[in-house]
Amino acid sequence: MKRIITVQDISCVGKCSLTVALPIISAMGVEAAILPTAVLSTHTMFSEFTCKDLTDQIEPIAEHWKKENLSFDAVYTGYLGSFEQIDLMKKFFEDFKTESNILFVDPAMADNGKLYPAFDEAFAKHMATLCGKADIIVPNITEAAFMTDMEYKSEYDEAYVKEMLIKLCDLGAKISILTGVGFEEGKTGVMGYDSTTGEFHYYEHDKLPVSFHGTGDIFSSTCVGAISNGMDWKDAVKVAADYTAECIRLTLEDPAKPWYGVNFEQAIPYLLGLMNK
Ligand code: PXL
Repeated sequence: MKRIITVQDISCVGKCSLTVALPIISAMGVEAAILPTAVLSTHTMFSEFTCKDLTDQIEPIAEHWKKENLSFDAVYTGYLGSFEQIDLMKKFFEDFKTESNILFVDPAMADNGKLYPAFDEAFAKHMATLCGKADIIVPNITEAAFMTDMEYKSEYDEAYVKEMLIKLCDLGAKISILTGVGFEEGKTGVMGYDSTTGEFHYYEHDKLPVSFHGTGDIFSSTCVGAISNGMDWKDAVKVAADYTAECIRLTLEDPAKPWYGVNFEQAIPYLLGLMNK
């Protein structure tokens, strides 16, 4: 059985970060070990939230795991709360990199042209240095624009996306995968670039007329779960994109839908169907 370590916060209510990574990775038949970076009452899109920082636990936990000779098939970082946490993750990567495992970074910090409330541009630049140490990174266009110094555009052509992907790999990542890439009305998708082969790959699907919080974390968790199951990154992005879209579709159908996240739980049977295809 494969084992992923995922490092991000616990937002107790909000359906993001660890509360989606754990169930999704587990459902995919991969062990999900966690390193919680903070405990928040909710994610930061609520007007108020409590936050207990756990930065001081990261090093002792990592030291214990080293003593136990634990290893991971993937190290997956998501939302990180500070410069210090980013620096600790760089050290964590050095400590837990093996010849065959994958360092997977979702620089969860921005969307729709704006940084999340807790962050500024300097933070985005620092996150770029962690992305530079990763094998695979999965920013959206907003996050990529902040990290590459490219202008954020809500409408663009293929040349803009390809330039962004190359600049992301120039940071140091082997494979860059951009989410939320759509070139025509009613369509969206994912474009990736493998700097080791020079190959671009685009997967397009129908765009649903809404956007919800937490979908980036659902995409990332599914993508790293599929790759850990042995899937090629191009097949993994298709599974992750299709599952994320199904989560949104089911949420739209639910009259009682919460505003803060999607009904990813109801789409787990659909995800397992995609994995068994
Ligand atoms: O990746 C989404 C996310 C995760 N964790 C926290 C957040 C958010 C989005 O706002 O606030 C704490």
